Amino acid sequence: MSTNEVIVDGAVVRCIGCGAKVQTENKDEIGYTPQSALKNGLAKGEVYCQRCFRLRHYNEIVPVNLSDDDFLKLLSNISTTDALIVFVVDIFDVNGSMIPGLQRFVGDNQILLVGNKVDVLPSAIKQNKIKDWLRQRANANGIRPIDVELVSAKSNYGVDHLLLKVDKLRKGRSVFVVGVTNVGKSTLINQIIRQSSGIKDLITTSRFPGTTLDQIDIPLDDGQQIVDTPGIIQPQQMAHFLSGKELKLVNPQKRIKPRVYQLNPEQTLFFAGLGRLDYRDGRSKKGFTVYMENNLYIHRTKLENADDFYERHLGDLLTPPSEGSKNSIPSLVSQTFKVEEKSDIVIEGLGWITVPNGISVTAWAPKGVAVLIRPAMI
Ligand SMILES: Nc1nc2c(ncn2[C@@H]2O[C@H](COP(=O)(O)OP(=O)(O)OP(=O)(O)O)[C@@H](O)[C@H]2O)c(=O)[nH]1
Ligand SMILES: [Mg+2]
Repeated sequence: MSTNEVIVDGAVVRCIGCGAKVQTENKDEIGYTPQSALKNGLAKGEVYCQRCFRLRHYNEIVPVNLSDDDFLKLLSNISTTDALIVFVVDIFDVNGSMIPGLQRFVGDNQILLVGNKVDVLPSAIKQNKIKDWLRQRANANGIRPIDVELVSAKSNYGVDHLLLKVDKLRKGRSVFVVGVTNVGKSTLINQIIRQSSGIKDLITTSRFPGTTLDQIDIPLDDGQQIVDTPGIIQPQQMAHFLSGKELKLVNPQKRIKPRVYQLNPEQTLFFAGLGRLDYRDGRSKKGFTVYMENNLYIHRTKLENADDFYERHLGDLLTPPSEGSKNSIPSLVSQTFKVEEKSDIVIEGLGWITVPNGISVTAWAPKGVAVLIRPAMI
């Protein structure tokens, strides 16, 4: 830890955007803030470090190194504090959102599970089905939430309802908001701050994983706090393989519109260069419905040509990944599913494909990214 922290009135000064301890000496370390910016910030009562400044004004990320030790320290702090844990997951990347040791880390504290980003869900989807799916995935990871809520931190949908629930469950205790990086924890807390104080976008948020660097304490009316925390890095998140520009092409930006493909057996769909689905055993033409970012490029080809096509066109037609980043994406690995009821094949972080019953499909995703099957949501 740096020794050159800034102390004002006996307290260490932290960047309000990312939680890092502010320092003015080392440009390459977290919390760096030029003297002049520090002075202005202190006068206003809101100091932003240089990295946050760049993220907020230019959408430019400065990579930093955070060690697992820092996260572990923070987590162990949570286990010894009597608090309500709000565990935020991205409903588009549920598997990538899971923290298998969470229940152990939080000790006896209760966990409220919050599925974020419902604004992009297709309108036909039943929210209860999503909640059941979230609860089931949490249970599979040893996490036993006391309740499940769905929100959109971006559009504010469900946030009021969530706040009522949080107030009821916290029983005068503090609230820790935890989750893997990029699920929208800071965006959610910004909504909460906006509702109570009118201040907009206080905490830095960005489409890059690893935005929040240390815990950020926001006071609640009763003297307790709501605490934003840095996201834990889940190496299985698709987001870690992609650049900022690519993330924008993959993360749904608007409500998802289903795209239907009538496929003959032995046909393949490519989802840009990041996923693939082969229609294997089946007798006739069938409808396959794709739920992914509306502008993500989907290419149909014959199964027999698919390998060759991928090899030739990865990085140009099949993009993202771009020509420059295609080598940093793990190669696609396959998994075959015998479909006995109408099902969704979920490629975590990318979306899902609803497939008909009575067939087999082979789904492909970059090695490490989970592919799962579930009963169709729609
Ligand atoms: N569509 C949609 N996007 C969201 C929502 N909430 C957050 N996002 C986006 O998700 C990305 C990550 O948001 P952050 O709030 O920075 O995520 P975080 O969990 O704080 O991330 P770390 O600080 O890295 O742990 C940003 O691009 C947000 O705009 C939401 O409700 N809907
Ligand atoms: Mg954050």
